[in-house]
Amino acid sequence: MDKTFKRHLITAALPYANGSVHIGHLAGVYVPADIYVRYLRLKGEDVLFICGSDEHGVPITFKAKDLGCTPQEIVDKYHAIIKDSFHRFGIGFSIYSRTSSKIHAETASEFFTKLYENNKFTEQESEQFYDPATKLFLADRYIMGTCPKCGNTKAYGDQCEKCGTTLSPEELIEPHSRLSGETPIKKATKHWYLPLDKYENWLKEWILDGHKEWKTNVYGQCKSWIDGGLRPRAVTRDLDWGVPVPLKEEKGKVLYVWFDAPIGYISNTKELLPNDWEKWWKSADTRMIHFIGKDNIVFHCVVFPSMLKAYGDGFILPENVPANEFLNLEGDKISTSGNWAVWLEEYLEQFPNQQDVMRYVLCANAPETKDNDFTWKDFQTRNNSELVAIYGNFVNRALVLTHKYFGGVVPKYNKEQLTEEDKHIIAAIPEITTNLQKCLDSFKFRDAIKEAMNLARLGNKYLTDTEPWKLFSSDPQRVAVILNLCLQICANLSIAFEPFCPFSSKKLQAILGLAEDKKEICPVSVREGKISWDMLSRTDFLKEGDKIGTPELLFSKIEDEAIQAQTDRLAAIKKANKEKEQKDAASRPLPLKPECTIEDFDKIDIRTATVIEAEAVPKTDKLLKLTIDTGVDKRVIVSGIAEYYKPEDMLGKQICILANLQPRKIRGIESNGMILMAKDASGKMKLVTPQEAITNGAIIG
Ligand code: B3M
Ligand code: ZN
Repeated sequence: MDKTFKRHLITAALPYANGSVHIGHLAGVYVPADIYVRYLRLKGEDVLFICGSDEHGVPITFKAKDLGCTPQEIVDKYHAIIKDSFHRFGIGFSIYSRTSSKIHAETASEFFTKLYENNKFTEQESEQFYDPATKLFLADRYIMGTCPKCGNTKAYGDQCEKCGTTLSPEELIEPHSRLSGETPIKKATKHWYLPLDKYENWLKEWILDGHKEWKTNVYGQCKSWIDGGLRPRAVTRDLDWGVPVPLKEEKGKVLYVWFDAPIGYISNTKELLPNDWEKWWKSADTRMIHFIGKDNIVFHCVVFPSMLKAYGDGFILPENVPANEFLNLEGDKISTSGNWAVWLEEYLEQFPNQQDVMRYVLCANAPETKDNDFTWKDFQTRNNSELVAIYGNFVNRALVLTHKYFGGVVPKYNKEQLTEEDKHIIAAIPEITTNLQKCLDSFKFRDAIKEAMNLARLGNKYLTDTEPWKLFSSDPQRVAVILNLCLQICANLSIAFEPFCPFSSKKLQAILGLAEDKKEICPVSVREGKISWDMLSRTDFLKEGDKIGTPELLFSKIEDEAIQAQTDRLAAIKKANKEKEQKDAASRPLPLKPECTIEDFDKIDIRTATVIEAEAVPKTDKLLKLTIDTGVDKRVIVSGIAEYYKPEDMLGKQICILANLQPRKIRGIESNGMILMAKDASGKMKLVTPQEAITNGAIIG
């Protein structure tokens, strides 16, 4: 930080309230944001940590329609689940509110109105799809039809999710409204646009020249958006769920979800501090940081700042937007609809009191610079060989030995008794904590957590090297020095780890006598009390004679069975998804082949024929050897249909064959022609037979 700031306004992306939170959200946004906030609070900084549910947008209305309830019921349900699971996971928001609140509607409306009155919008009328039955304009997603590329009958007006093609509603075959099933018609409608093109030069200066320190992934995305040329963006939609457009004559229009959602940061601050919020949003000495995932970069770096700039009135802009990439799960993209995720509320139930393990793993493996993978195996290894074997083990040994040799009291020593080895340890601690702080300051949380663990490694090695348990009978004073230093390292660890693993830090601080009684895991305001970041590196803040509480294990081993249960669950989901996909594929025709001419078709000779002998080809699963009467000749065809038909099924059947196919040898048998089969997209085959018997050799065409 070159500039000095008086306060820090930290925001975390507002999760959509149409589903629960999963590890992808946590690793990308909420764990890093919480780490940073806890760090700032430990430093005694004035911090607000703002979040809440994003309760608008089209997907919420769909979910409601699918479940036969109202959008409000959907967001009420998920808002409660999300809020509660964040809290239990130790994400210490100053406020977690919601965008369906009254104060949000007022704030967002006022924001729109001011931009409207100051002519910051352009108005544009365009023809849009309209559902005559429901009398609603249809967003592209509301229109469904057959994909012209792959034949998927459930393609959306913006994209076919089967073949990935980007579509426009015009391209769909037999387009129909998802609401009524009716064919949509075109109708003129008016919308308001934020002319981002007018902000291009300003954005160039502010980001491309002024914020070269932003993470490369973030800076790069901004650059390509800006260099690609910005276009006006509609800030309103024809929809009945959202903040109504605050203009009297406009009915049935709401603010676009990405216009109102970021204003949610402001309204939630207002809700928390009705009299004081402006200090947080309109003072040049407030430092605003947005924690988000990579898919939100353009909205937080380009659109929202342009909105704030258009509003003026002293609104500050973000100092940094440390967006993360995505986390995958066991090699596959996390998918809410495919249930391919580890859900926070389920984790909290299945691994009670193990919040810190997940927090640790998600941070140690955070997708900071590229997409990353979460595996349950890695989760187990990091717990068992890092948290348990290094951090937990060191702390436990130090505490148990103190109880064993000194009755649980911090032992006394004189400076003159320090050996070179001790002095080396005392000097190594600040080296580590300085690195830790540097990493935290530059949002490199993966590196930061490694440094915290290095401190535990240092302690572990010191204990192992000095072996106090072998010295006590001959040199108790030496043991006093060693254990005093080990306890000081424990105290350091409890601070160094607090941003990452607050639950175990709290436990450790309680044992060391450093915790205030009612200390909350999720402190709301500036932190006051005994612990602070400046105490890091000190080797004298546990005082000689201080009483140490009963040792308790900070972490416990995670057994193979617990991991197996998780991987079994995922395997079952994968299997179910695959089956569903196959079923869907089977009901979907394969794409058409390129056009051919009648001359092309004339070349092939398709005839009726009857099977007169049939036997399995030895040592194969798939092949039948069929002797057939074509009317013209009798011949052998080897066909790969044994999966679907037994020899006895085939005997006497009238079939269709491609009669003029070049002969070829299959398993040493000459095959003369091909049996016509109908094959669906999943590969399943059925014989093609004439509907009524006809003479063999009849030409099909
Ligand atoms: N609701 C979250 C998402 O894209 C989106 C963030 C809004 S932040 C103002 O998943
Ligand atoms: Zn398609």
